[in-house]
Amino acid sequence: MNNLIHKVINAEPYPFAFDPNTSALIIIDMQRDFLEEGGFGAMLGNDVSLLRSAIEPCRAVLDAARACNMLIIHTREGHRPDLSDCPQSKKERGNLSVGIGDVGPLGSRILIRGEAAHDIIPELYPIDGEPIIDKPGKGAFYQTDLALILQNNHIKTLFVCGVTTEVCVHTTVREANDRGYEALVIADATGSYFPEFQRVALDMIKAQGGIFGWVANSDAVIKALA
Ligand code: TIU
Repeated sequence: MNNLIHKVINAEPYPFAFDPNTSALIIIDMQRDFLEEGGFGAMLGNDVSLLRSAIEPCRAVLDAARACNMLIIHTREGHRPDLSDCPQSKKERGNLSVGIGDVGPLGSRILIRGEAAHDIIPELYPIDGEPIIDKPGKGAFYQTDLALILQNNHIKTLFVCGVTTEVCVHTTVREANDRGYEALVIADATGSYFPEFQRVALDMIKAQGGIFGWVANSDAVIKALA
């Protein structure tokens, strides 16, 4: 049994206490499909360059978490090649000319597991021992084995970063909150295609005394992990 370590991060709405031995870093959907031209995010009409500011803070937190042997979990949104796990509603949403399962400008099928566009960007590529959660939905708990992995690793607190803030990060943090986890969202290591949603999504998490969790910047998290 590890000795308890008590660390505190200067976060909003109030200081966030955690033990690295019972904490995990979850990096949400830092995939080419969301961050590069020709992927799913671009197909939806978004300016994907707006997400790229999250890469360097994610990388810095990833390095710090690796250095202190914290559990690191990567997620990817996507579907089976036969789309049997993709709801019809998701396939039809947006009435796109090129949609989920079609070959996009990156030369690979949009949001399909095993395709190049579905994979994690090279800057943040997982290393051996870091679980990858392939999820069919926006939330990382929905129809995945994330809960089991967290439970088996005795995890109580989560550091969450990735994209997009108001969609997959928010959904995952809400799911985590309802399951009793304390979650801190690393503000500058998240990104949205909509600057106003980025601000409001972070405000929503920390409002009402931390209704879903805490918010802090990567430098505060890295300082606490050092
Ligand atoms: N469209 C959008 O903002 N996000 C997603 O579809 N998925 C994730 O957030 N990963």
